[in-house]
Amino acid sequence: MVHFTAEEKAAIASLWAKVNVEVARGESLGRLLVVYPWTQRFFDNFGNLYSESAIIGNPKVQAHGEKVLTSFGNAVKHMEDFKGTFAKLSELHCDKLHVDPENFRLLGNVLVVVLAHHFGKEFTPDLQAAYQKVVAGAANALAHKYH
Ligand code: HEG
Repeated sequence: MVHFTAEEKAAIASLWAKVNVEVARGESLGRLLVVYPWTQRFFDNFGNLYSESAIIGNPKVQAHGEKVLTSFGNAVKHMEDFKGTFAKLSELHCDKLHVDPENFRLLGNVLVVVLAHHFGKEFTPDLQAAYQKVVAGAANALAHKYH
């Protein structure tokens, strides 16, 4: 289980409260699709993914990115129970969506990059360390029900 100090929990929550989901929703999933283009195969019904600007501006990428970010934000509120929070989603991604769990780690690191990009100096090494634990915990939990 991932352990967070009270200071880490407070710092993680206070940064997350400032995340602009409108901006981050296209950018997090969008960067995943740009940087790791093979992840596009899970979204073959999303239409135009032919260039960086098409991907980031694609309304389906934005809508799905918002779902993912909202769900991730829910995990930020339940940091002591990632596995419980993501149990159902883990089953869905394994049994129905067949998403290789390696992709959860890729998305987690993309999310850290998006936070660094938006918050700049405010995203200190300590905050990064705390967020790396969050994304690792979330990725492990999403992979937990795989069989
Ligand atoms: Mg997943 C659906 C959350 C990573 C591919 N993802 C969903 C849904 C949620 C979610 C909440 C909607 C579930 C529903 O309709 O009931 N995803 C989620 C989180 C994370 C993640 C929290 C990681 C932090 N997903 C992820 C990755 C991929 C992926 C890395 C593929 C590279 N997700 C995926 C697909 C769907 C969902 C293909 C179905 C999309 C659709 O509805 O067409």
